[in-house]
Amino acid sequence: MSEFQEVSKQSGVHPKPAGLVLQYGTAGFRTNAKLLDHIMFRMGLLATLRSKTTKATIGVMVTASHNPEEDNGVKLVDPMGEMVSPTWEVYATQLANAEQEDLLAALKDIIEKEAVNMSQEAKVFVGKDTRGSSARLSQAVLDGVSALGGHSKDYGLVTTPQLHYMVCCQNTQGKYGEATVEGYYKKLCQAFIKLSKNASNCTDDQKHLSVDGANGIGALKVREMESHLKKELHISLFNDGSEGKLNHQCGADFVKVQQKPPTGMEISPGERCCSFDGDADRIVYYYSDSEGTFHLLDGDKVATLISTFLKELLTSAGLDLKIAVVQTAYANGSSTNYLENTMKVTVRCTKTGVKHLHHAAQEFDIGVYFEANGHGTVLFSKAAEEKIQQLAENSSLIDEKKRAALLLQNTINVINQTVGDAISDMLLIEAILAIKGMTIHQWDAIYTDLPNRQLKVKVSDRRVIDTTDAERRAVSPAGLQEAIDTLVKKYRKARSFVRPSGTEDVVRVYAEAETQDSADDLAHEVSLAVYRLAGGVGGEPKPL
Ligand code: G16
Repeated sequence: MSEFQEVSKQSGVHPKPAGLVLQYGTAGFRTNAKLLDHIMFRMGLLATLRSKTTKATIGVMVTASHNPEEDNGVKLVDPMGEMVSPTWEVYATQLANAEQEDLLAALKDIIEKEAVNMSQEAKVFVGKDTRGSSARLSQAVLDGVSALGGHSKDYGLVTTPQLHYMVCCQNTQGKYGEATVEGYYKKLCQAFIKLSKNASNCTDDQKHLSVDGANGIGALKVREMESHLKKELHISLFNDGSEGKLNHQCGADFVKVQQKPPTGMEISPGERCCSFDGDADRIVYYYSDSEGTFHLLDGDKVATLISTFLKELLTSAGLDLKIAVVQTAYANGSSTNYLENTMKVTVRCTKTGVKHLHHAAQEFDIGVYFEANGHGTVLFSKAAEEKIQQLAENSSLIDEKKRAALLLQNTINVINQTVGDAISDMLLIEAILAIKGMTIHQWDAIYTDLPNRQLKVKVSDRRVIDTTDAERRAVSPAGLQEAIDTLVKKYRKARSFVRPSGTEDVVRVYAEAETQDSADDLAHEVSLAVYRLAGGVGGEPKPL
């Protein structure tokens, strides 16, 4: 039977509901799990074609990350562990939306456009999160791969960043690391332990961290990793999936958007805590002060901590490397101000979505990228890595330079450069705090966030909203940006923008201002403007 006959036959087992149209969003396809079987099969096909054209292993991760348990989704991973290229996102949408009888034609169209050599071997790595629907959906991906004669390796339950890591290890023939979950723990934990040895007088209290696993895959993986940490970090794990529902009242997205601690976690004053999201590619930190006030340290604070640490090390090592921080419109105005005016680092703003930030960060020797929601990592150019390595291996160096170079080298090894990774980011942050002898309160005090609020508005079709200037201004529907401009002028130090979500069926509203009341009022007023001008449904938003 030819491969196309096999695709035809197998696609009958994974039929597309007629008329269903789904878009490749911020991080792949994402919707209710019941609607995704055909998408998964077809992404198995697409990943196989991508593997044939790149002559490399491709990754497919079945997850809906921060979305509720009943949703699911798929993220495609390119050879170096990065998100799939924009051209292939277009193919993904075409293939996903081809009606059943048009599937072969859509497939052949891609083969022709990309001149795919169908006799080339293909290899696809597949991973999944802990959702109830993930096992069935990842089987559909595997069916897609085998229908086109590709080879697959099923990693089973892994975090999204772990799958990205495996793909990169495989395609660099092990130079980036060993393509096993065990190899991942070994590389990251060994680097973490070496970094931690540079912390003087670290008490047991300072080595303790409370982790909210969002009742997801991150919790399982933290447990698996613990023995590799050799007691250099003591983790108390909450929301480990044994009782609660995935992402429900917990996890990084809940903590960031609600600005409150997750349920199911006991927090003592001053204690360091962090939350992962549902596939462990985001992390936010927080603590409660002695008055019981909650303090959030989001992706902006993480980016500031990491870039300060790196900048200090570069100075000590005498290395002239250009460091930049990449943010999105959600970055708190205070963070951008601090980075540009106090730290004097270059700051770039891109559209939401790791793929955009990752790309921008690649333009620098060292690119630190973080979304405010805690999604991010650090990229080192090849040249920067080589300079650091040469210095670390130079035996004639004086102590301070040598120490800085070795710290930089171990920092590179603790980081998962393929994509934002909650586990890797956690280890890096813990090491930095220990080395600097810094409490979470001192970290928080580096700058003070402007009060802010994020809201969601339901509209009948969120595509009516179009944006420009890295999503900071709306170009449609008519009158919306003018309305936002007028509202913003009413408040001091205010800023607001709206954008259609690429992962949920909502429009997101962000507002910040001098006081929390002003930020709340502005967010509400902007939500009303969206509701009235962009076809709101389900009743006007109520004041907070
Ligand atoms: C995904 C993307 C992130 C993005 C988030 C929200 O995160 O990877 O870059 O910030 O969705 O996107 P949107 O506002 O378009 O819904 P995750 O962790 O859910 O995969």
